[in-house]
Amino acid sequence: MSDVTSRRKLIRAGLGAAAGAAGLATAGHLISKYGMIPPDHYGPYGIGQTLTYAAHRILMPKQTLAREFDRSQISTIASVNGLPPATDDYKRMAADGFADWRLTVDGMVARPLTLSLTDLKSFPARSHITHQACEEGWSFIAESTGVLLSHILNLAGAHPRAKYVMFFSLPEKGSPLGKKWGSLDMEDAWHPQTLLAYGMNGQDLPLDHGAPLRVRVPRQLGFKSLKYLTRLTVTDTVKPYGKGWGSSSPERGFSWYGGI
Ligand SMILES: Nc1nc2c(c(=O)[nH]1)N[C@H]1C(S)=C(S)[C@@H](COP(=O)(O)O)O[C@H]1N2
Ligand SMILES: [Mo]
Repeated sequence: MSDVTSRRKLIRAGLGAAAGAAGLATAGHLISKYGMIPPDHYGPYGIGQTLTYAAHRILMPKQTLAREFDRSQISTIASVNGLPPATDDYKRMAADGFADWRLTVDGMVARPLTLSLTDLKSFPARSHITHQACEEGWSFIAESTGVLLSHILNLAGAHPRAKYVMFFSLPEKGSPLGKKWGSLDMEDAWHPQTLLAYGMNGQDLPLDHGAPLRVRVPRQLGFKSLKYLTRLTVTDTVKPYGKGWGSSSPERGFSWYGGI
């Protein structure tokens, strides 16, 4: 059965029936059959999260693009949520332009990588001017520049059976979990707008906005665009990490999926 046919079938059979309690069970069965369960479905908002995620994955064509804006529409003020790690290590790295910083790429890959900022900047660059919205109610438009995550996945040789890319931030002092982490499913990981960004509005990525490297996923809310990256792990399960809900966000009361 083609992907589109199976999606249509699922919409007809599943979401149409999702109104009643028996319908929910049917939808649950179909959603699980087609692998549309988000990792935090065991969490406090499990059913709601599952229906939102499945509806997005079923109803939206795979590679819908987030809207891109004109240079003239770039916001003059870009808010910040989450200050840089207040550690001596981070301050030292920032002081010499992150020359010692490395990005580790490991997990289900044929070729594990250790990349410097110079390596990343030597790969084909892509920029987009997109809207970044925080769940707290503010948003701005900014240009992000970096390398497509898909380029790195190709370079490392991501395994075809991988299901998620995990992202790990540099350790933060004072954060209850020590550091933040998150994940994207492969649909968003391979998406043509998902960037590993080292630049913003034509400059190096400012410290507050995630230097030296952050993810930018314009199809999801801001909390999915993890800053201060240090490691990516390609995996077929998010279970070993934290409570197994796919990121530190559900453990702090957010959802795993932040599609908009
Ligand atoms: N490591 C890390 N990444 C993070 C955060 C954070 O606190 N730490 N905050 C998230 C949230 S909630 C949002 S809205 C965006 C904010 O990005 P900005 O500070 O560049 O606006 O980054 C996300 N990535
Ligand atoms: Mo946010």
